Amino acid sequence: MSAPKRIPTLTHWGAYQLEVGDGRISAAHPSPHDADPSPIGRSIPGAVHHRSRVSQPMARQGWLDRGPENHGGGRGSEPFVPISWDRAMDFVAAELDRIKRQHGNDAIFGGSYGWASAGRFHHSQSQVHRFLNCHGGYVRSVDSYSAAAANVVLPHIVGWSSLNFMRWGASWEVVAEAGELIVMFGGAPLRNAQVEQGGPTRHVLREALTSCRDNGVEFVNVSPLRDDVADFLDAQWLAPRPNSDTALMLGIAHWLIAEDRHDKAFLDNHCVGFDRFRAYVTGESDGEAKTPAWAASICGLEAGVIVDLARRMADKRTYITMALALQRAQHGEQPFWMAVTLAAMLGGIGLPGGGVGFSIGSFNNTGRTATKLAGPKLPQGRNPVDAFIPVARLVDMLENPGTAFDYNGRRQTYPNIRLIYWCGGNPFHHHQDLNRLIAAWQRPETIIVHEPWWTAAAKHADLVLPATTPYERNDIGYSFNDEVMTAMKQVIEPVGAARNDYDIFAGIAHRLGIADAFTEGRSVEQWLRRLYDDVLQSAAAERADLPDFDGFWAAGQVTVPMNGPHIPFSDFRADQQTHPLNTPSGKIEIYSETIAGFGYDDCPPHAAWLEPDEWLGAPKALQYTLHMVSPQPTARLHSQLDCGDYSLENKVAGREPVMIHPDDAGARGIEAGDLVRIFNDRGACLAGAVVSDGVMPGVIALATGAWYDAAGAGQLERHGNPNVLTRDVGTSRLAQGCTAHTALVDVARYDGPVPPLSAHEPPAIE
Ligand SMILES: Nc1nc2c(c(=O)[nH]1)N[C@H]1C(S)=C(S)[C@@H](COP(=O)(O)OP(=O)(O)OC[C@H]3O[C@@H](n4cnc5c(=O)[nH]c(N)nc54)[C@H](O)[C@@H]3O)O[C@H]1N2
Ligand SMILES: Nc1nc2c(c(=O)[nH]1)N[C@H]1C(S)=C(S)[C@@H](COP(=O)(O)OP(=O)(O)OC[C@H]3O[C@@H](n4cnc5c(=O)[nH]c(N)nc54)[C@H](O)[C@@H]3O)O[C@H]1N2
Ligand SMILES: [Mo]
Repeated sequence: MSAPKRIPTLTHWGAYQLEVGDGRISAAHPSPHDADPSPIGRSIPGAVHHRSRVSQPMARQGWLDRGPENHGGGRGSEPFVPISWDRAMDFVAAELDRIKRQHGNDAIFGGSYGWASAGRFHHSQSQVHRFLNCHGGYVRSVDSYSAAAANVVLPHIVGWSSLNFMRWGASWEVVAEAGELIVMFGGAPLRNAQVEQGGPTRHVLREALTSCRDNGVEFVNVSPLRDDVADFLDAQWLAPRPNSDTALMLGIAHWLIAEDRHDKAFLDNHCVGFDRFRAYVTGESDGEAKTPAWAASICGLEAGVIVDLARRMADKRTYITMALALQRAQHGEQPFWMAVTLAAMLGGIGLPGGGVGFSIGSFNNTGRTATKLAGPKLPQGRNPVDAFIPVARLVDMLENPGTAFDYNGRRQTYPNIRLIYWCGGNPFHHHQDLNRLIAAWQRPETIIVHEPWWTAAAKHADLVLPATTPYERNDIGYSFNDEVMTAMKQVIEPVGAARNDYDIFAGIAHRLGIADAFTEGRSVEQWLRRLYDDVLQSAAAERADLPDFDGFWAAGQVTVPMNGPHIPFSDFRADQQTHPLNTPSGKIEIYSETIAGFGYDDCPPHAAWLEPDEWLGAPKALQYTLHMVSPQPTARLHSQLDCGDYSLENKVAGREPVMIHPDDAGARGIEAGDLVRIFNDRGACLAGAVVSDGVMPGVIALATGAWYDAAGAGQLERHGNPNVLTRDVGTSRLAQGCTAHTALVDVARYDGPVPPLSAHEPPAIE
């Protein structure tokens, strides 16, 4: 037996040293440089060597026997047939060629949304998009499941995308120094700050919040879940009904106007359209004053509590933060617009410790300083296909080819998709109303998936090509708010017959005669050197001295230069003539003429309360009396490593835990640890009950990420995947974002025969 050795690596949830012996990963030790590491790493060894790894290329039987044009609806139910790599790549090349010749490149959907793994060269999105561009292009998707509504509405209001807020949000040291009160909508859960896209080498949120508290900053947690703000911060917990935050903020705005506590100079000099918004708040324009009492009747908090919060916000330097979750809801544009409006009324935008921040606590990086370098990035080439969809409109596209849809002032048409190519994402994790997805998913002629594991997406494909995990290849790890760039060295040989996405695409490109364009003649190592050269060039422009590639690789990491602490919009505040915002007026648009011009009834030209179809105040709540929120999981990144030890340890009764209030549990005869059935008109799933007063009455929380596990469309989902219950309807015609957090359900104790789980088993293989 060889002695175990430890090799550093980077994941989206942190840096680890992997212990390797006899060709297997035996343990993942947190990096000694991370004071607050994530336990998610504990799932790596078990998952990497799990029986649910795809052992070799596979084809669905019905597709293989009858051919793509006559494949007959067996996705997800028919067995798979093992095939050789050569045959698999021949099939993929032939299909891409056939579809292109017969139907054109706009019949190929390559949106392929998903987080895949850390590591910038083997970044699945970059690989598949570059490859499909070399083949003449593909239908793409725009925005993200994370932040679609924010991404579309914020540029109209402040000229920043949600990514700008993530990268350039107020630095924690500034907030700790100057802040007095932080009002956190959706909290800032330590759970979510385990994660940072690209990979954090240090977890900072706990320390940052602690230093705020030690400096006397007070916290308010506005959320259905108490633990969305850590208990050591002694936050005041306010739990408005889910999706009613805009009404709550309007009540605060009304009080500020009535008491003359709004910052008129800031509103006059730095904003446009406050008059029209004020007319709405006072009721001058629609006959309904948005008083604290009005807000109370909607959000369920007492009017006195709302007034008290308004007064504290007016008295203290206040930082309003908002989790991305609030815009992952019907009319999700509104709370974000309203948060900016309220921050403008308080006058703290551009001041240290004031203003507004988005995705604080949604990730580890928001509030860290930004790197000065352009990170390593695989060049994407050009996509000549114009057609695109807003990312969460996948099923609408599959169901309605040729039909028109609205998006951010444009009117586009859904293309007719015949081939889907997915690499590095799991639509059976991320998409809403999965029963609808499963039906629409039968329509295309061919579905190709690259996956390391037999996820539901792989099980519902025609051709499954086994991909390596990051521990089976060399890469460069980098995140734009982290000072360390990491040499991610291969730890073990590829598991089974797995290949790198790059090598798979190179093999297919060779068959299509586009190998030179795709590979440029480079091996993986030559690409890593090429990407590192770009970093060196960017470093030279910053006069930073970085080692050459060999020095970087030998050292295992390099420290990159960082910007100093930032205060968003301080330049604009100091001199808005010289530093205008990137909006039509150059100012904060409390009222947007551009959005007014779109004429959308579901996204009016200033922040407004629009009732969602499903919330605790809706008529439907008489039938389905509980609001389900589906937050990010504590024990995973999305659906990743669900079959790993840490994720499995967190299950209850073998299923995903669902948090329910003691009153709601008691009324249904549910006790802690019981198996329960959660249901509505769209579907039903099993989950394990966690009875806790940490969730407000009337709300249940079922995290995302349990691998979908049902006998077929419309059948009971056995594992606790919330997306059999969520709605697949866009936020509004403006952003068309995902609305997972708008869902009414009911829950019952499950006393039927307990169905076995098959989520983590491979499918039938002939
Ligand atoms: N109900 C509900 N649904 C939600 C949300 C919610 O709040 N509620 N949140 C949404 C959000 S914010 C997001 S970002 C999405 C996340 O949705 P996804 O990003 O699609 O979820 P992941 O589980 O990260 O899927 C990544 C997949 O890539 C695979 N993979 C990893 N490395 C590689 C690789 O190197 N190559 C290949 N080919 N594959 C690889 C993994 O095994 C995994 O199956 O979910 C969305 N869905
Ligand atoms: N551990 C872990 N961390 C992650 C991820 C993961 O999968 N696992 N995913 C990462 C990704 S891709 C993203 S985009 C971010 C997402 O970051 P967020 O969107 O901020 O995360 P969520 O957990 O969906 O929501 C945060 C909280 O918002 C609350 N909430 C929901 N609806 C409402 C509402 O209407 N009003 C109010 N006031 N509160 C509400 C819920 O109680 C929930 O706990 O998380 C990232 N961090
Ligand atoms: Mo996300």
